[in-house]
Amino acid sequence: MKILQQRAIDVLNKNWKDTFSIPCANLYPFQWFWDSGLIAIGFAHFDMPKAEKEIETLLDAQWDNGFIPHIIFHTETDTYFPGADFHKSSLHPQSSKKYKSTGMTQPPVTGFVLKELYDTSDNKKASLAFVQSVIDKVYHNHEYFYNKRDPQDEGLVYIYHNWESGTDNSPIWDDIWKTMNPPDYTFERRDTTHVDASERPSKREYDHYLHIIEIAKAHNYDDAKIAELSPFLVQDPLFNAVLIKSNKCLIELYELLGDNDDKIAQLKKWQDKAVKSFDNKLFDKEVGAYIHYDLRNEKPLPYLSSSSFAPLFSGIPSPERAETMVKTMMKKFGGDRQYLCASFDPTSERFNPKKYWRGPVWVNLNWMLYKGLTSYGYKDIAARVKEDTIALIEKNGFYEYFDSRKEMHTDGSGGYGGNDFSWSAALLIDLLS
Ligand code: 9YW
Repeated sequence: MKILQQRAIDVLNKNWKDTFSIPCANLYPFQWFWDSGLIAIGFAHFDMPKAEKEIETLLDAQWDNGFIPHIIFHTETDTYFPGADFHKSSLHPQSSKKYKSTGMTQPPVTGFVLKELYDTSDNKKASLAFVQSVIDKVYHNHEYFYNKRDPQDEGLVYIYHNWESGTDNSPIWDDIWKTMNPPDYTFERRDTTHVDASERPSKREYDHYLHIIEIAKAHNYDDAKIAELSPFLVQDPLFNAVLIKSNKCLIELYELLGDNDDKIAQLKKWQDKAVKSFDNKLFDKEVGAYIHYDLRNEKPLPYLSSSSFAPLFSGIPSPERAETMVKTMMKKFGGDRQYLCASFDPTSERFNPKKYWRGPVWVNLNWMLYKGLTSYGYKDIAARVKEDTIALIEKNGFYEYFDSRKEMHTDGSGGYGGNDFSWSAALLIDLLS
């Protein structure tokens, strides 16, 4: 285990670029929002200054309206598509003047990441001083979500692009693509020069991705216009569960800091409403877990994915619901020949164990599930998630994602996408600590 841990440390140090980390050399050469947060959790175990710097740099790119972008383009490079020139964040009047970025966001992990950093630190006083220096920016980010991303005032926020979900080409979006007919754009992809095309989204999927951004750009990334016009408008259980977990951690941190009663009261208000709506609207009894909701077309998207179980991480389900979810997970995802936890329902015809978010196992989701299952008392299943995660990395390396089928891991070729991938390394360090 020591050797594996040291290799993980080497990956993180290699991907560190002075003030932030890249998720993966060549494939992803900039700073990504949720990657950054998860990477900081790994650094916290052996290099707290880097963990804190990672978060500081991320928050330095925050817009004046509280928004935090999903990619921050620190350098000029044409090895990634679509880059800064395509996204044109300067269209938004409140965008950062210092950094170019995208005009979309990602699961808001920062609140719970600050708490992880504080819990890991062996110098609580210094850690609290760091928290004090950045926490209001994270609060401002949550304000942005509840004020701008919840048009029906439900306590649930929408995402307007599949890239905001973090689970880019999930089969869940297939239903939405059917409602759209984007132009057949001409562009040069870069991802498929780094990674086998069979492990990445299709050209037609990219047409849909670009089209949504074109619509947002035509309205200068205005939130109200996006809510009115975007063909993709979804309440995502992973995204909202992450926000709820971060609310909870912000409350705990503000309580530790003291003198922040107004913010604590506001966070509790958001939280109460969010948890109730989440539980009422996104739990599907027939599916036996939480699902996505298509807000544009006003209909549930009744599919099981690893996002369906993320609410365990945030303490959202009652013990009875948690029991139902665990039964669903074990029945559909937990067969003897499967590693936990596939990113999409292995019994569905849309399942593809090689293709990105259409089936492979991802370390970040496993990390959340491990924490969630542990907190609900499912020690054995949590242990299996942890052991499976370690086994996948040991057998293949620090890949971006892994084949969920056990028989694919006999010769070390069951890891897909980018190698030496930062959050796989960071979260392994945390799991082994
Ligand atoms: C892309 C960086 C990002 C992650 C996303 C993942 C992938 C980028 O990589 O998207 O170009 O497709 O889906 O969750 O943040 O690691």
